[in-house]
Amino acid sequence: MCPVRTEELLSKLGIKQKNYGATTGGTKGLIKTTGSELVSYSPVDGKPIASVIQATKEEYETVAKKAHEAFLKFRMMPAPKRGQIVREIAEALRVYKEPLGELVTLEMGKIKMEGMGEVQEMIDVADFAVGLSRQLYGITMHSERPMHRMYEQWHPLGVIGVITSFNFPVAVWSWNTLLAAVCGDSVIWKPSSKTPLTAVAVQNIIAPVVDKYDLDGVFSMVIGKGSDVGDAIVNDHRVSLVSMTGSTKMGIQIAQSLAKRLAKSILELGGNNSVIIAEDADLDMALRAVLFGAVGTSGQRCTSTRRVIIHKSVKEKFVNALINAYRQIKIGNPLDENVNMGPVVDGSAIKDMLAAIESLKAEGGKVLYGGELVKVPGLEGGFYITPAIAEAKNEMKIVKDETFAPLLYIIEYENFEDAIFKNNDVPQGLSSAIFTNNVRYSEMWLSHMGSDCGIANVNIGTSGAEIGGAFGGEKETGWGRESGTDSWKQYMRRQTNTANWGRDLPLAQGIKFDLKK
Ligand code: UN1
Repeated sequence: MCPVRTEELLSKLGIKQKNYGATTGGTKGLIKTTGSELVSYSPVDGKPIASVIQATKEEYETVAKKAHEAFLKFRMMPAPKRGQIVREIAEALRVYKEPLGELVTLEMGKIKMEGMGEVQEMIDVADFAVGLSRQLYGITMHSERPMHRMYEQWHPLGVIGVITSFNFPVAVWSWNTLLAAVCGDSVIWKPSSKTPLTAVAVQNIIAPVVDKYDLDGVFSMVIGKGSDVGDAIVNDHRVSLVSMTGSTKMGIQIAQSLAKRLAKSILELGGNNSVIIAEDADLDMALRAVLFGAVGTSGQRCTSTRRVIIHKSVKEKFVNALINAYRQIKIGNPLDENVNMGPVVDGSAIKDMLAAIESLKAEGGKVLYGGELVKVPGLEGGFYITPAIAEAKNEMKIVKDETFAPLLYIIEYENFEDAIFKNNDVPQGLSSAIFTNNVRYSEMWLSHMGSDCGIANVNIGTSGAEIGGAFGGEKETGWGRESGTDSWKQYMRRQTNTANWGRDLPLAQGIKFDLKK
């Protein structure tokens, strides 16, 4: 067991040594799954935490049937009442913020401060959704015909499939689910097989609200193999929208399957986020932003900073300061409040990082710092590595790939247009940032000639977006937006209505169509 208060933590969150891997929600919704056992190992020490019995295809079918029935009922509830439910979910999350944040840390390895931040992100989006529940506005417009009224309405969409990744194991569920809930949809959640316990914990936390409002089927969860449960969700004609977070490779497969049945999708896939540092930048601020962006969550955010594109004149100074800061990063047990960086999620993340470093060297790049395995006393089975800084060129093949690990490339530029070109010259388009005090640079950066990413920042880093802005990317990052502004529209269907309250039947476009005498 982990050298943390595991037993106490698990019992607070209602997690047993063996858990069932499917539920339609609440205390009555648990399904006695019969698939193979999935053990969740902690990256903190490599030891098992607890396990889940995965769902079979048949058990998925039971959940999907219930989710569909629940949708037909739930859509009849007025949106502000659905908002009340989300408000109570937010209250429950506030109560469990610390233990749930700790479990996120234990199960995927981000430091406790970030684990708690992730739960805060759930609370924030819940509060946002509550406000939305009294909005969900459609617009009215003027008809060209007399005594006609035209307007648009937003109706509940249906059953939503939410497929999440290990790196934000609970927040991304809430981005999708809590918006979908105020929109009147039901949700089937398939969490990452690397983080099944946090998903079980979320279901336990919201269970009293589900029971109180008799919401069986509205908030479902199914843990199982991609080839069973993942495929079943994607190919299920009852599921109107699939929101998926993961690799570009997986996203392309899922998009193709969804396209076959013309289902909707939101895809939040790979990022390759850069920070441009101009010659006039505040280097101290840039340093702090790059440090959090590249090392936070052990470099495993979609928004993690992967490239620093820096003006030649300040490169040496900045890189020296960055290496100096990297030397001071405390790597160790992410539950220890004095630690800056925990483990990466598993052995394959270490393998990927080391392989990327080898490819980089083969292409003529140079490691300036890090990339070494770390043994943390007492946590010998954990997956610790020093974050790495490497000198690279944007043209290198390895630089075009997203390596989901704390590996940062330093890329030099001479003229500003070229820095923007380099930012955009990768297949992905999620997040990006510039550090400058030059208004010409920052305005060009934010213009249509600037960053081609879904997120473009000035004097703040690439990661750690607030929930109020729409979140998502372009190009191989996928499409669609989650959380803020009008992302909710994706969880509803739009209907245009024209009503004639006159006694004539004029046609639009001035067409006359009368029977000929
Ligand atoms: C992700 O990595 O999938 O902007 C989400 C951020 C967080 C969300 C990241 N608010 O870094």
